[in-house]
Amino acid sequence: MAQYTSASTALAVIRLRNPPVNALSLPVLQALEDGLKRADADPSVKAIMICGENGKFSAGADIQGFSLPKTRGISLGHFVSLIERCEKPVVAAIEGVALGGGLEVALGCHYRVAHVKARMGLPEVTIGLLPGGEGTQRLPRLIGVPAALDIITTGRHIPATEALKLGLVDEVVEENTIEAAIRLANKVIGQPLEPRRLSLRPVPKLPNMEAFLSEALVKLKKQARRYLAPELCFQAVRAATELPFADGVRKERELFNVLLTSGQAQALQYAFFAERAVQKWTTPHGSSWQNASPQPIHKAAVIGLGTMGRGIVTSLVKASIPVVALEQNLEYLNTGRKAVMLLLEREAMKMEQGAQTLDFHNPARLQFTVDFDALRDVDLVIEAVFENMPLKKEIFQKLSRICKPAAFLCTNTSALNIDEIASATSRPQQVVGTHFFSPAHIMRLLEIIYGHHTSPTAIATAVQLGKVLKKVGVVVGNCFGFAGNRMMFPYVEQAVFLLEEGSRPEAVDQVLEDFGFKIGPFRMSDLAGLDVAWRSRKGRGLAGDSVPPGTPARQRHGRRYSPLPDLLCENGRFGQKTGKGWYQYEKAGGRTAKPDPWLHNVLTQYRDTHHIKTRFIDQEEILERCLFSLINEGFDILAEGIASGPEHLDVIYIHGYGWPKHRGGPMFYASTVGLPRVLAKLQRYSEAHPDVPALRPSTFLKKLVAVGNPPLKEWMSYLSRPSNKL
Ligand code: 3H9
Repeated sequence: MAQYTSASTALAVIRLRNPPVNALSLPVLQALEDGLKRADADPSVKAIMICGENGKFSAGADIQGFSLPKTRGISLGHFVSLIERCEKPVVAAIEGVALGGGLEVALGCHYRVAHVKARMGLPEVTIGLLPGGEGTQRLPRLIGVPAALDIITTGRHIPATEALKLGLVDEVVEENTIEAAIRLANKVIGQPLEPRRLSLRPVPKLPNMEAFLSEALVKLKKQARRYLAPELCFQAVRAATELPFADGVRKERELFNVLLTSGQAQALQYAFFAERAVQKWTTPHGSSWQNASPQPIHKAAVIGLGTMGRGIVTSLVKASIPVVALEQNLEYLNTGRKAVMLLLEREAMKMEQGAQTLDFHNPARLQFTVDFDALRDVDLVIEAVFENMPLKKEIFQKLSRICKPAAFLCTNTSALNIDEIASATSRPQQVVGTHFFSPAHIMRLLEIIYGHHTSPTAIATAVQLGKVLKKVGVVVGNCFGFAGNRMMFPYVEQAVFLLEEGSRPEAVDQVLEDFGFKIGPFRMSDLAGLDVAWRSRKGRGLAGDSVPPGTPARQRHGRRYSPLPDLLCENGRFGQKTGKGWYQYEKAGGRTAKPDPWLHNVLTQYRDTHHIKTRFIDQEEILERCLFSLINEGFDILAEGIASGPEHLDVIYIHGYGWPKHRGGPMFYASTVGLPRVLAKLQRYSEAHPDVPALRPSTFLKKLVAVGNPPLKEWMSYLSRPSNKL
């Protein structure tokens, strides 16, 4: 757990050992303490070096351990103080990462040497905590309040070169960090240690500390709305500016405990592990990350330079993958090219700030064409044209003829049947869905959809592509809307039904935004454009001329249907792009949504026409009907084997749909509400709306309640035989 060795008679080495990231579990810390005591007691030892096994210093406290009651009382600060109080100089040799408690241990050391590729930081805030090993008190004393506040409240990882500039480390080396640390340790033997003990230093003064802190707090509250940890991090740093070290540490501990027991910390830590869990993908047919190998992608192509295609090209260029961008004619190609270049220029500017460069003017890296022949040598194609099955099939047939046999053919469809698209090719095993989210160069989610014939290699290649693009890839099965949109349909449907029954777009949006969504369903629909879903409804015979005569206005296939969104589209109200949708905007393309009296009048008339009695709908009903119908669909998706665990759905919602991370995703949220309550509410709403299938409780949800509401981790074990629809 921490190995004690000697580099020479005078130098003791304590190596933290807890693979894979040397997390500071209790046994590691106890072994560290034992090592310090042994070195202290040995008169031949004149200095101590602390380093980590396998080229990593430490990623901090063991996050799994926070949920274990026996580790709750442990104070990392005790161990850090022991290091600092040591009468022999202690040098930290930082390789790989020194994060969270790992950096706090290094701050207890009297000197720090880092490898040039090492990253440091206090990312506790990202998992709902604050640095609880006295880091909020030592860091401001070492690098000053502004820099410490930035590092602690953002949780960002700092490269070694920046750490050196800030004074966080004493030396950065390109070669062997351990040897450099040994050299430094030998050099400082006998030098006074008092000035190196950070707890004894004053916090560097600022001429305007109070004004600086007030301004910083205002900014923080604006940026981190509804998140507890950033503000409590701030309070801990403020304590360092106001209190002696020991009192500041007491304050830090008090605030840490508030966060530790908060639901937010649990949700954010769940999200941390969920993101890692989804990387270990499996399918009901037995293929998995363990038995499939990705193929390298040296060159890719994107077909269609609409909003999605442009973002996908940008994403590939940013990842240094040469791209061929194809459009159907020169006019569309030129428009697309201009838009892509603009996006890339903006990205290049952002990257320059981080001292990186983006090469996109080289035609060997980015080529624009209308000629399908240019796709002959690409390893992977991403089709991003209109959501139109005949068009997609035509393209895939062409690709199947033109692309080399080993090339993977991906579709960016957000809902259409992957198998049907694949049926147009002679290589259905190479066809896979890669559903990006808009804007595709920014949103982190990549939904990866396998069809009936998709090979494990194709899945693994899409997953690998996601990693290279710095996205979170989630592998799911094939069904209409896949996992994310399929869950979104009932959510949006409920929002519209609530309008029919008496609510308003601004009331529904407000409730969901107060819950933590970045934007509510109506603002979201205005942003995305109402015409997209309208076209899809028309294609599916739900709206427009294809609806058989005599079909009741508010019913389709025996279920309740709302023609309200169609009505808006018939009036040319497509959302922000037309300046009008569920809201009105200052102009076409405007972004400031204002409630629209036109819509309120239409709603009143609509209710009169359809004899709907307007009623007051409270916030609880709005929230529950929207969220529980979405969650209910999630249980069906799990039962059908479309997603292999609740974590998958939660990661999809956090990274693709703006679900508030501090609530851990919809399925985690359901587990915190309690499945019996979710079920009871769905039963009640379903009784009130028997013609809405989305409110009818899922059989899987009922089963979980019947077996006693087991913890989320155990849910999947209650599916007797995961039956995939495929
Ligand atoms: C803290 O320190 C609190 C203190 O201030 C006060 C305490 C009182 N614990 O991400 P990866 C696992 S809070 C347990 O896939 P990468 C991870 O789950 C802590 N496990 O690799 C995965 O397991 P598996 C503050 C951890 O190379 C494996 O390690 N520290 C921890 O992409 C590999 O991880 C943080 O918040 C941990 N601390 O990235 C740092 N860290 O193989 C959190 C990782 O079973 N960690 N694991 O799936 C990270 O940011 C990244 O993991 C890291 C490596 C950058 C280190």
